Amino acid sequence: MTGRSSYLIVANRLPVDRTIEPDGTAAWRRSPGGLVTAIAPVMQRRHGAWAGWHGAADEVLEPFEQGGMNLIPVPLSAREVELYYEGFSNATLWPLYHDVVAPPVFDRKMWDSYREVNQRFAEAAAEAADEGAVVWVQDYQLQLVPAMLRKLRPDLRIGFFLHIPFPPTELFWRLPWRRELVEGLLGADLVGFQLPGGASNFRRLCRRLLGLPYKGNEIFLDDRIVTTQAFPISVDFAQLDSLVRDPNIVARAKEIRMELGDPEHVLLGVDRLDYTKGIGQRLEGFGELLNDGRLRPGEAVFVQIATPSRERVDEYRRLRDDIELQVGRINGEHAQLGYQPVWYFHQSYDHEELAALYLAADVMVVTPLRDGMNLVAKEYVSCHHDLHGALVLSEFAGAADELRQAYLVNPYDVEDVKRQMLAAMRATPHELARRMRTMRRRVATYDVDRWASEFLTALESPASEPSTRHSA
Ligand code: GDG
Repeated sequence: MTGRSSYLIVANRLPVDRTIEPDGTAAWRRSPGGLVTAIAPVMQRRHGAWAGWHGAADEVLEPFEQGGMNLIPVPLSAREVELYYEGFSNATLWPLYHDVVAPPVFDRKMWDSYREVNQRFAEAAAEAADEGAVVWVQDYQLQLVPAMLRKLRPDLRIGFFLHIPFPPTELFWRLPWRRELVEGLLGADLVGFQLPGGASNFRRLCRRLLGLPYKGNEIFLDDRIVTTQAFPISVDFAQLDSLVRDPNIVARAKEIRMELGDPEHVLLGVDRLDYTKGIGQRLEGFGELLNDGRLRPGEAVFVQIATPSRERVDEYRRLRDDIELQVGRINGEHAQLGYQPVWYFHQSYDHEELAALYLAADVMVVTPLRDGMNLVAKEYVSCHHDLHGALVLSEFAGAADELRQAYLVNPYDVEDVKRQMLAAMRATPHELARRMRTMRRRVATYDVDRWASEFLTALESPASEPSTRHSA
């Protein structure tokens, strides 16, 4: 590695994936995904560094350079992957922060591992950061890092962004290690959330749990101020908008519709196979529309891409079985020769194919039971310069705060899901264009570049003086 960095990202994963070249040698390729696309150029411009796990358990790697960034691999043992990552991060925090839609596991061994791994990330960051550097810690896997890092390096400017919702006090209160987690986050100068509601949940929790006063966005500690603020994450609008104008993508979108039997309506869902995403709820709605006869046989198909995710966590195994049973039932009852109502894919696709699918779909169905933001909704909107296409969107996705012209639904209300899916299918082109135009304006203005630069600007500007301390 070439010296210390004045800008550093700390995230569970490095922004690269290892690939095996045809000659058998290993190489690193930038990972797909919004976060990497957003932050990588900023970091490259500033010659920044990125600390994170490289994806292989029990392997220790030296720092290396890739695409103008210093990459600092943080090792994890197989047992830590099980306890810290699959365990405390994804079987405890993930369900707890998503309205307890699955029961969280509270296990002391998992917590111990979470603490140990967070300490390792903090030490790696402390070693890599230059004097007075700006360090941006990402997401729920690393909530203890801000305080651990501040202890090691009080000279740093530390930011934290939570990509998932921050729950109401009543839910967070269940966590046996609630105090440690909140104190961990308060090590940051700036704690960012997707929505203002998450930020205010956090401030209220700090007052109730630690007796800390706050005013506006600022929480007052004895010797410093922590700023809390919403920064809704977004997508690379310009890149998607130009990708779907590529003749190859346009042709592929047409081909997809033909391969589906050229139905009147193509409905699409794209999600990691996760119980927070409400995949079962939307399929139930679609199945009932067929049962009720409100959809004619052959009139509509539902394409569900369910990207494999967290396959070693029990709850995810059960979910997969449930969804596959449900798809089988709907197809069993309603398929005809030459017509299959639900096309289900437990696979992942490259981003060109995904863009073609977005372009091919008349109705994008996004029905999470709780979601920090949901980038899929914003990606769909970015792909429809034709102003065709409708978005059915859960009120429980962060994106619903911005995309008010979507067909908003309560995913717990199957009649509502059915009604809005039908309304989206029956809407006139004029109505669709009116809604889509407004949504596109929003995503084009608040794109992912703006998200990253607003966060960094806020992090670099000092909070008000502690002398303005005030009880609220
Ligand atoms: C968390 C929060 C928040 C999906 N399948 C494929 C594929 N994807 C891409 C999508 C999208 C991303 O994955 C999923 O992002 P979401 O935002 O929808 O959901 P989470 O993974 O749960 O993300 C969420 C986000 O963090 C950012 O802060 O919005 O609320 O839960 O970009 O396009 N991409 C490719 N092939 C696939 O098969 N290439």
